[in-house]
Amino acid sequence: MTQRSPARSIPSLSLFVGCVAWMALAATRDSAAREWRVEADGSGDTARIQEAIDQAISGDVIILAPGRYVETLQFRGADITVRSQDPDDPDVVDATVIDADNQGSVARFDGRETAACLLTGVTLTGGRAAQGGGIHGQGTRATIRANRITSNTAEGRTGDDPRGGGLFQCAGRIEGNRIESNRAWTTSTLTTSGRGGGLAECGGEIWSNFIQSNTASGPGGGLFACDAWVEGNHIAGNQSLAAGGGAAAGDGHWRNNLFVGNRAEAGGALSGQRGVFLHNTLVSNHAQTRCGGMLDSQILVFKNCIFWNNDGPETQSAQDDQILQSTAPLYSCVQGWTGGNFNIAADPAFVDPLRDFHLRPDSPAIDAGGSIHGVVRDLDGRLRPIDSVREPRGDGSNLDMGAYEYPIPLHGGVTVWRLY
Ligand SMILES: [Ca+2]
Ligand SMILES: [Ca+2]
Repeated sequence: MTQRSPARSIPSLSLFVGCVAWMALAATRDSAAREWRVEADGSGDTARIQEAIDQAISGDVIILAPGRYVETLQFRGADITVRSQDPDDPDVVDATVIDADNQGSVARFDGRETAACLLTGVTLTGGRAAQGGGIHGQGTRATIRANRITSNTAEGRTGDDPRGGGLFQCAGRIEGNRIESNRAWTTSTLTTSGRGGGLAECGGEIWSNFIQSNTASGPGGGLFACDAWVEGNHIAGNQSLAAGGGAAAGDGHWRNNLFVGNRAEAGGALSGQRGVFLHNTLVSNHAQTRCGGMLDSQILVFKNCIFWNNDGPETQSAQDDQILQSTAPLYSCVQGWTGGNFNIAADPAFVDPLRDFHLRPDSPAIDAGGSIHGVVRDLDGRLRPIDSVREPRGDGSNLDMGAYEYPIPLHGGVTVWRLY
């Protein structure tokens, strides 16, 4: 017995040595990762943000004090973090401003960054470039979170192919940003140029953003050619002089999005959409010549949406103002619908038809959806289908149509569970 004790201690000894070695390595990494403090008056660790980026290595964090930084940023492929002092506080985000002063994209990525590269909690403004006025991603997988990206311009003549007023070719996670009042614009007269006022050709995950009041002279007032997982976004008040006020030529998985008050020559909310389209609510979008809602779209899986009060020329029928020259949906609420397919045409009974698109208790859209794979939450982030009692509607899946599941969350998002 006495001889076995040392032998039995060997595994724990080697485990101990291994732990020490690991801790030493971790300590080395911790000491290698550095925080860089930058002040707008130049009194920080470096005089400018770019000097910190140039010296930083992967794992470093660059923290910007509130203030206005007039410069453009070039990320060099390292997985660094650039952030304000408090990315979760919108007042801090609004007060930490990087202004390109029309001298190019506000931030330009190398394209080699991974999801561990993080740009968060800052305002990006004053960008002007042919592509990506706010951010030119070059296919970067960097995480772009909780920023305000506003008043940037992608501009040029038709030959410059201006695209992506706010963001261009970002392929990582784009989450919780306010992407507002950007524009893609051509200085030529050809109006198919100037595409994607807010975002163009972005992939990855576009989650929980406010994409609003962006404009494009070509297609895609809000988004153009984004083949991505697009979920939980408010896409509002965007405008295209061509097609797709909210989005044009989108592909991938689009769900739990609210499209409201977008405008275009044709396809007020959407034009040329592809892919999967589930639980989206489209309200009060407007087109000058053809279809206020969804135009020219071939959808692979198309269920549980609401199309209401979208308007176009008065010569069209109510149904044609909602969906035209597109795949017919299933289990959706479409104003004026006459084509069957388990769709309904009854008023969805919004809490406020102009502002609040949650469903009232008497809404015929409650429990009127069809079963689907993959969507588990609604636009408020609450688990669907919320209650366990099935109304005798839809296919019995208990899912509601539209972006919000009934009942309405009360008191700052606290859900009142209720059977009905
Ligand atoms: Ca139910
Ligand atoms: Ca339900």
